[in-house]
Amino acid sequence: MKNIALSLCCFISLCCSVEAIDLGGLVSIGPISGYTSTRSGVVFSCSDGSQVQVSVLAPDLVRVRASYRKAFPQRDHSWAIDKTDWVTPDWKVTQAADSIVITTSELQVVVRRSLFLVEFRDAKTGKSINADARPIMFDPISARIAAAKKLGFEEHFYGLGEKAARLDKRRGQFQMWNSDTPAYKEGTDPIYQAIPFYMGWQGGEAYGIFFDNSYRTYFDLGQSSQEYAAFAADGGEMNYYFFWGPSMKKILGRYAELTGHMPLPPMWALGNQQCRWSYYPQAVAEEVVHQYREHDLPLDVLYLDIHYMQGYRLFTWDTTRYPNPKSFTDKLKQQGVKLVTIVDPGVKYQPPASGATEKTNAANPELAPQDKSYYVYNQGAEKNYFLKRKDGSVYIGKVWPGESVYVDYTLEAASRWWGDLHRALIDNGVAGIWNDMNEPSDFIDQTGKRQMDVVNFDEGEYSTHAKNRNVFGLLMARATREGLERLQPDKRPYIITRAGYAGYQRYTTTWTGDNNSTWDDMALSIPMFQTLGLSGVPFVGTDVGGFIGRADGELLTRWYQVGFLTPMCRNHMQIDSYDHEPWRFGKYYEDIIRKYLKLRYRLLPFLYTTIEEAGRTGVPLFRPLLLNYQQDTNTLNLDDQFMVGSDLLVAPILKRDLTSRMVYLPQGTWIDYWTGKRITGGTMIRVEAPLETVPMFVRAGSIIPMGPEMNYVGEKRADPLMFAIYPDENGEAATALYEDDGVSPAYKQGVFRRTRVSVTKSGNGFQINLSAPEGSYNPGSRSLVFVIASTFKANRVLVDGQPLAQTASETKPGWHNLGDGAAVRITDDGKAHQIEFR
Ligand code: MIG
Repeated sequence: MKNIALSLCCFISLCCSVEAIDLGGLVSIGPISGYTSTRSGVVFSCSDGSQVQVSVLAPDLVRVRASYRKAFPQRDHSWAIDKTDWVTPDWKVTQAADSIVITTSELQVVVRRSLFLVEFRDAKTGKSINADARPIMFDPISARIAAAKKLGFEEHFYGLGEKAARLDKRRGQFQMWNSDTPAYKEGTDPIYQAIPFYMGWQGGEAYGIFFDNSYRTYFDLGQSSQEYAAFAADGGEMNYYFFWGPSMKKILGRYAELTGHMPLPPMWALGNQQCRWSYYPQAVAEEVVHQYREHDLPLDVLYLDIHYMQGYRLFTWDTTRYPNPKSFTDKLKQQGVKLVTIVDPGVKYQPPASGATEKTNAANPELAPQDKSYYVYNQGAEKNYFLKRKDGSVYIGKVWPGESVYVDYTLEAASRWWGDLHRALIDNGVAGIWNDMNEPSDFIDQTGKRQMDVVNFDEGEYSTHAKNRNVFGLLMARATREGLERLQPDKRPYIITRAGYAGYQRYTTTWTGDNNSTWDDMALSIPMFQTLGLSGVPFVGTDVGGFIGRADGELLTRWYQVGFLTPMCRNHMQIDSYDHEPWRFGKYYEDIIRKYLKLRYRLLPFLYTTIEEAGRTGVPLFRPLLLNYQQDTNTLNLDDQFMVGSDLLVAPILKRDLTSRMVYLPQGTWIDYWTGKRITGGTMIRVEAPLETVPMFVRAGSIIPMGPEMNYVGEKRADPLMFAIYPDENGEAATALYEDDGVSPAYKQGVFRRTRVSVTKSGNGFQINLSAPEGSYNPGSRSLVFVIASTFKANRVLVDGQPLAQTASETKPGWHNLGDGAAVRITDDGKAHQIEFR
């Protein structure tokens, strides 16, 4: 394994070249010489022959596009964009002596004639939101383009996707150039993904800018200058979308509308996941699952890393290690465990050996030996699906199979072929696909320089790597998703990807690549998740325990205290790292980890409701406090705590040996999840946190839906379904539980159930209003339990005006008082009910 450690070292030294945006050599576009109005906006002509188009997509969304010293090209296309058929809202254009003004009901775009400067203002107040510091700039020689915006003295920045950086990006400088960067740490930039979208915050109000350009892009958010924030690209068009909030949640909704909503993954993806590089042979993989069950630790997903294949040949099985993959996945299924396999983009370059004939086992080539003739290579070569250089030679990189070729996913037929190849896995019972190495990584050169003359079909544009590198991962995930949807139309695909571009959330989920088994990296995962969430990507996770290096019991335990509330909770480790499955450091740590994994499963109704909200609204599950408390300046760079949805606040311990920490609680009342103690927010408090405790607070006014403990998703129905009610100061609380079958796409046709529960004060007691559920999903007969968490004691309970019996047993319909609060249990008949605690 020496060579792997060595190659890791070289990768690391390659990846930290942050480059300032030098505006010095750039030329501004000329002043306005004329303009024409179109149905959806205004096209400006400039004195130097440049054109700028300002289009109105929605009252709060405007697109600015510029073409330098020439007219716009015919083709207007981006792989990031999901929605192009916007219904233009009412807008008007007016002229003043020095400017032309485009006005919608929310936004005013003031375009100065000379210099050509764009300013965005709030249409209602006239207040400036964001303004050009200089006209749009170009470098006529290098084709670089740039924009510079005035930097507010108290302006803060959020977003930019997967960045190894803190939450607030003010004064930071970043690049987008998808790169394989194992052992990255805070400051390493760029890393695997490119999401050129950020939000600016000033005085509680936010706007967004999506610079939709897939070339290498640069963001300088006030590092080079105290006066401007700039963004630039090495080629392509100046093309950005401006979003006006002022609410970040509203911006995220629009961003999701523009670049695509995350479809719901199967519910089991929220279960606990275990991975390592690599579990083989089959007996070892089975033993891992066996140990999980022996140790009474929940598990939903097991991963196979690159060793399940024949010599790393994609879409094959090494039958010496996995003699019968179908019977293997069947065995796992019986234990409630699904298998996810890795699929890299590098196809082994293997022209058939002389005299070799294609193996006869044509229906299942994945199980036949492929060492003489490899069906995937043969088919791709024959159909001309592999990427070529400008000179027509096939681009050959080097990855795990040795010399490898890559698919041009911009070719529809190639993309479809790739998707269909997944039959080799799906037919053998594989439940999900893990896309790795899709920056794309090449061991010979991780910078992409060796690939610059690689050409993509790109809808007939025949563009090069400079334009396509950043979208490679997105296109691979798209091919994968569409393939899985064709192969299993009745199942929701589960895909995770390492690389991606803006919009990939509509195809896949993600994890943050090769982190380290260090306290620093665990702490860094929090702003990374928060930032991905603020960039349109809700389903995120990191390798729990760390991928590279050596964890210990304390680190692993604390890591699970973050991971148990992360959308993807997956323990993973490198080939030559030390074992760190949950039981590996002994019973003391294992018992604590079990407590958190079990709590995760109990919280599944809440987590699922919150992830559905993320898909529907674009507002992520894993949030910085800022997203929920946008006016609260104490949250501007608070990234060692997080919220799950709007209701749970978590402040994990992120340093060794600590058993207490300071926690910031925003305005309002908070309930310590463990003790039930009520605390008034708007302040910092010190909280005790011995190893078995992660500081966790429930927002007063919330209702947390919970189910039973489980070994895996679907083992038990949510029966009883419990609503833990935490009334606020006025005795009020509310939630809207979301449920569906958890596996099929039927929810898109309305086969879901949304149950609204609201609580109000009534006399000395409480009244619970359970709405008639919305949607056609029927969860079957079950009980509902409502628990009021307060010091209140009930004297009697009425359901729909009829007195309910008091019971000693919690398993029968009725009510009883608790040490703190009271509980009632009723049968869920799918109808509205009113419950009064008196
Ligand atoms: O060059 O497949 O990020 O999760 O275990 C390393 C082996 C390739 C990188 C992934 C990691 C995976 C590993 N892969």
